[in-house]
Amino acid sequence: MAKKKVTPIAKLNAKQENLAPHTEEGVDQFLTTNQGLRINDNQNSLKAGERGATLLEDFILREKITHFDHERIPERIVHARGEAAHGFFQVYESMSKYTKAGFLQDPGKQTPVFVRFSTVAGSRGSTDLARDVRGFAVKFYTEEGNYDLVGNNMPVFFIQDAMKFPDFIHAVKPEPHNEIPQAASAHDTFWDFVSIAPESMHMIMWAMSDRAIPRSLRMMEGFGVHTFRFINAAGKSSFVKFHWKPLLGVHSVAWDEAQKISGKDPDFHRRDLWNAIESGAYPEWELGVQIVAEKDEHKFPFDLLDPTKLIPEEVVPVMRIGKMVLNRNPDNFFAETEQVAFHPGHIVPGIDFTNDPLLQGRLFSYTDTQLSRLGSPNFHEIPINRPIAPVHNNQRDGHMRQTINRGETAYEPNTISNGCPYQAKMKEGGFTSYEERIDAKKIRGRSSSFFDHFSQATLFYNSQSEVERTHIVNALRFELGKVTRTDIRERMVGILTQIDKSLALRVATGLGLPVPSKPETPINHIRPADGEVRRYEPKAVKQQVINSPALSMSNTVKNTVKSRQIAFLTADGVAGKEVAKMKADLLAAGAQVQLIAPHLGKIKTAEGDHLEVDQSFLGAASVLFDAVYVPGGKTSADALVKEPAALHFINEAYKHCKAIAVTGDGLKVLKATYLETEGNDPGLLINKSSKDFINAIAQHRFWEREAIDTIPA
Ligand code: HDD
Repeated sequence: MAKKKVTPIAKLNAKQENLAPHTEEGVDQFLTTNQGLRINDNQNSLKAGERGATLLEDFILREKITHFDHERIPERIVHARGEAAHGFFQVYESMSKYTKAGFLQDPGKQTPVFVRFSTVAGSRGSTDLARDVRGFAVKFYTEEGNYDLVGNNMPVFFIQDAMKFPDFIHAVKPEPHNEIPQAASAHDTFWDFVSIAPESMHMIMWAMSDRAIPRSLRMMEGFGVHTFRFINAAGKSSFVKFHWKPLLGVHSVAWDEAQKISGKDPDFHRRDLWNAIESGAYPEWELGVQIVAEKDEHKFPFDLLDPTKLIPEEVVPVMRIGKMVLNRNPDNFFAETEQVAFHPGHIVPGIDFTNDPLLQGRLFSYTDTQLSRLGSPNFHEIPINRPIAPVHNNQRDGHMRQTINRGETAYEPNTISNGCPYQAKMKEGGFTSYEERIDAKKIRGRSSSFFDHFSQATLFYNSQSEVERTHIVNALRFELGKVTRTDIRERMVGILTQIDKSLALRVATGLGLPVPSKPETPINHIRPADGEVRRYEPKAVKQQVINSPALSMSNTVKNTVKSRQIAFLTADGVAGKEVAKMKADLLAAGAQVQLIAPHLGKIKTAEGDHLEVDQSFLGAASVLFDAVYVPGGKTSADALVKEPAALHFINEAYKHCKAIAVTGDGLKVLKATYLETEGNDPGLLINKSSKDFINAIAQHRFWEREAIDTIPA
């Protein structure tokens, strides 16, 4: 498909214009009460005498305190911690062959979007770097109404049926007796649940992989997870899986690094997204679709309705059909990011659901949760949630109603108002549900086509590079190491043997456990329902591919350093020319540079100029950067050799496999660290060109170093 260049627009898009009347700014204005009364004294309450009691009459104090007392709303039960941005989506070519969705027809049209990223398990104030799934929720403000693609950064889910969602979430959230641990799955209840829910094993592989600790929200994929339907103008339906492909590639941090970032800057992802947009490095993703003809529904060794399965890209290629650009930060976190309400049930003509039992449950849950979270069925009137398409119906009243509906009638059909507002025909954009034939008994049960719980977990593990596998092993050792009950650990080791025996053995070794010759059958822990035969026993089905390179992050895009953060370690006497050249070349390649020095303010270069310091060693940390450069300059190098924080900075950056460059006397500093300077490390550049350094940074990490790790950082 031809890729067209889309350039961000500076003017407000349709949604931003729609938000504009709701914005407020106090510049050059008087301070007022909520009733518009100008306030003369905002420092003191009204009292009976200077030293007397405060008077009940003080309506200004009462209004202020009352509003403050009610400032908080319930946080989301899941995905509480999040950050969002505005932008637009533009399709490359009309998708009319597959769907009549208006926003997927015209390559000349930009559809406004608001995208919220999130972690799942933690509270609103929890760290960004938790090992967790990331939410990736996109609201398209289309001319046919809002379309929400409420996905995650992993293409599958832990459970197959919405019936299990509250149980699963209760298991992963902090334990109910002591509210520990925050934003972490490394505890007994989570692993107890998954150790007897084999359907979760594919997603467990993803969650234990580095996908769960992204370098940036801008560097992760997004997935619609479920199979949806596209419907074209002729009424023909195809199945579709949605993907978001980041143009910067898919990159992660190291687990040790993630834990340190959580202390140094718990807002790391939030800040990174905000700064990237403020600096004009707009995050971009291509929307990808995997399309399956209706007649091919049963051609896969898994059920398309099963949300614990993906369609390997090597079996059905991902067609990249358009681009999304995030180019504006919200004006107000609460009004926009917190109050935005997503719902997989917000669809437009041309898109429809399938019977995926997880999706079906979600279709209930999202409106329901907004009622308690946002407090009223009028949450669609909150500015960020308002569609740009006109809204006319007979829904009325309720808490905080904003719309002033005129006219005598609030019912349809009617004669008094000439039948208005009236139903829309399909050709007028009226939505009709896809007419799917259903002829079945009503049962509470699960299809046997959902019972292959391990084959795709194995496929994922097989598809990982050696380094990625080691990271999965270490993640499992870490997580299960935090589990206090040995029987849960043992059960997990047993269940891992079903995925890969060597994986189970490596995890077991770390836990000091034997690998059971015959793993316990998890199903033994579920009391069968009345009349139920044991139907949940996992069964393996041969997959179409045994390896899917698309699943490995090691095969991702590695051709850009755009928006990467590079630390320059400097002190008085630094070689100013070297700094200037390296900085200019890095900036030209799109990277960002910060000067770190023993003190804030300015440092003097060897040439006698002054350079502004961005951070002192006290505030800076290697884990907040992608690469390190130590320029020459004798006095500077001598000072850094005596600066333990500088040496630690380099050791730690090396341990986390980052590119490190030194020029001139910078080598002296390197020699004072634990690093091996004589070796053949492609990520360690001694007196090499800025071009070489840029190429090394673009590789993201030199993970091979982990195998020979001798750095005690
Ligand atoms: Fe969900 C929020 C994604 C299964 C019930 N979900 C929520 C958000 C994302 C997802 C990204 C945050 C939206 C935002 O930023 O405001 N959820 C998923 C994905 C799922 C999934 C990709 C599986 C494929 N969710 C799921 C199930 C249920 C829910 C099975 C319930 C039956 N999800 C909710 C919720 C939330 C939510 C309780 C909490 C806050 C909200 O909806 O607005 O309704």
